[in-house]
Amino acid sequence: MSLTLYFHPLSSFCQKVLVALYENETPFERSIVDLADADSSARFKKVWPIGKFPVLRDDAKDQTVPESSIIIEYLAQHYPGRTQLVPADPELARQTRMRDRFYDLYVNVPMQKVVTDRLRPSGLNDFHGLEEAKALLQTACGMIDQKMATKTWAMGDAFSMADCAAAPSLFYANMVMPFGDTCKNAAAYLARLMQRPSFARALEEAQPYFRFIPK
Ligand SMILES: N[C@@H](CCC(=O)N[C@@H](CS)C(=O)NCC(=O)O)C(=O)O
Repeated sequence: MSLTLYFHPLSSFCQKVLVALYENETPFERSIVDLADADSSARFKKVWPIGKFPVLRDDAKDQTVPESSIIIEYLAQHYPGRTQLVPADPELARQTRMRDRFYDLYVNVPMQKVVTDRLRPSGLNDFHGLEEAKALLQTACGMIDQKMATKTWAMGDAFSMADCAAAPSLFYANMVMPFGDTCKNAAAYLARLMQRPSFARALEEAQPYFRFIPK
C-alpha cells in the first residue's frame, strides 16, 4: 500500500478526500493528526510545514500532495476507479472544478469561520467577519437551492469531485446555520449525500469526535 492520508476524521476538508477514496475503494493507510498534540503536530509539519490537512503521501511515486482538490485530481489521474471523480471531457471537467471551488470557498470556508470563531478567547471574537461569513453562507445556500432543483448530484446524474466537496460543507453548514426550512432543494441534496455510502462512512467514523465541535 503506497498511499498514506494525513487527516482528522472531524475535518470537513479531510472528509471531502475520504469520500473520494471510499467511492473507489482506494486502499490507503491512515495517519490521524492531532494538532492539539505537540508531537503529532510536529510530525505532521515535517511532511507539510503549512500544517493544514488533508495531505496525501504516495511513497510509490515519491509525491507529497496537499490540498483536497489537488489530492482528488491526483487520485482521479493515478488511481482511477468506478466513480469518475473528474470527467474526461474538458468542458465538464472545468464545470466540475468550478463547483468544487464554489463549495470550498463559499460554503466550507465561511462555515469554518463560524465554527472557529467559537474557539476564540472571549473578547477576541470577530463579529464583523462572522456576519460576513453568515451572509456568504446564506447567498451560497440560495444559489445551491436553485441549482439543485433539477439535479441529483452537483453535475447532474454522475457523482463527482464537486459532490465530494459539497457533502461535508453542506453537512457542517446545516449544523451551524440550519437551512432545511429555507433551502429545501439544498436540504434534499444533503440528505442524498448523507445516504451515499462513501459519505455515510466518513460521517460514521467522525461520530466519536462530534463532541469536540464547539457549540
Ligand atoms: N485549502 C485546503 C484547506 C484545508 C483546511 O483548511 N484544513 C483545516 C481542517 S478542515 C485545517 O487543517 N485546519 C487546521 C489549521 O488551520 O490549523 C484544502 O482544500 O485542503
